[in-house]
Amino acid sequence: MAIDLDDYGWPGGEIPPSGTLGRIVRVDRGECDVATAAGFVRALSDSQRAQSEIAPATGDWVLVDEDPELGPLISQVLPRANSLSRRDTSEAGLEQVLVTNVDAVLIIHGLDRPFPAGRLERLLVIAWDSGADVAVVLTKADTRAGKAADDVSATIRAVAPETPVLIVGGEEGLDEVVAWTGPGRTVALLGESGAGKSTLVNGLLGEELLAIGEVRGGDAKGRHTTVSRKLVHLPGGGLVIDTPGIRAVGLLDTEEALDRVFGDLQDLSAECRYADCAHDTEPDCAVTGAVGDGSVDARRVARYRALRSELAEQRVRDEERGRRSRRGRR
Ligand SMILES: Nc1nc2c(ncn2[C@@H]2O[C@H](COP(=O)(O)OP(=O)(O)OP(=O)(O)O)[C@@H](O)[C@H]2O)c(=O)[nH]1
Ligand SMILES: [Mg+2]
Ligand SMILES: [Zn+2]
Repeated sequence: MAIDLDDYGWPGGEIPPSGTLGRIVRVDRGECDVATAAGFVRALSDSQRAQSEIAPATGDWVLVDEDPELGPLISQVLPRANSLSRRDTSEAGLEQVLVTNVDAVLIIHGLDRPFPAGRLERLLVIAWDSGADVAVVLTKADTRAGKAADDVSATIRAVAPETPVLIVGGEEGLDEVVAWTGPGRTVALLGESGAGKSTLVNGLLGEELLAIGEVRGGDAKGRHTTVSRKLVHLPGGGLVIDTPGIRAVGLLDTEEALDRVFGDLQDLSAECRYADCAHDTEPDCAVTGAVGDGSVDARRVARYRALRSELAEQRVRDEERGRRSRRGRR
């Protein structure tokens, strides 16, 4: 089955002369499904031969070569327009690229569970860090939990007033999400297990393509039904990437995105007496002052300080690890 790569978001431009151009629609265990002009190809990622090169991720534009022994092989990952990454919490310190070449990131949250502001802030930091447009989608508005929509929307407005909030419940509200998609545009879904990401993709597709999980009674947590990141082409044009639920949202050293989430506090910091003010017990601290006069929420400042010190500790650990591995190599 022939595929028009423009439908898969090919931005155009120079195609390196060797190999077959394609876009990775799924990665699992060293193998990738690649959409090419001639149809879908299952290719090995060439991690042995090209160790210095980047590991292919869902959303990547790649070149596939035919290896006489191994069959289709990904020989090159083309430069990425952007990527959505988090810090891998198991392999401490490593950047884990979730998906690449995305135009928008939708943070998906189910109204059947609380949405702590701290979690939203972390998700916003990694979503904004990709450079893509970002919105929050609240699901399950059609259930009794839908009553929470106003409260959760208020939390989002308090944390990030300019972030669009879309509300869906079953079929209801899907149009708004469709408006975020469009021919050649890639939209990635991000959120915890059971939030309703795969359900949303099926809703956009108008068919039950993806497996949907059950949510355990009691704690409303999902069971990690989706296990790989999968890019699907929508009938109305556009692409959406379903991802497995993420629990821990490890931050990379993303000062810029952090500043965006806490831009007001960052601006206030400029008026503190000390340039390196930790907004704790320092005299003439503009942030503490703003908390005192009620213009800034103390809990928000506490989360800001916690994230900053987490990043500072990570930086120390990274340097330590760097020193150790340099010593090891000698
Ligand atoms: N009533 C209702 N149920 C929903 C809605 N969205 C999701 N659900 C239910 O929530 C449960 C989890 O949905 P999934 O789509 O599997 O969640 P997920 O985010 O893909 O989860 P993982 O794949 O584990 O990351 C399923 O039982 C869905 O039927 C919704 O808008 N309304
Ligand atoms: Mg899923
Ligand atoms: Zn201060």
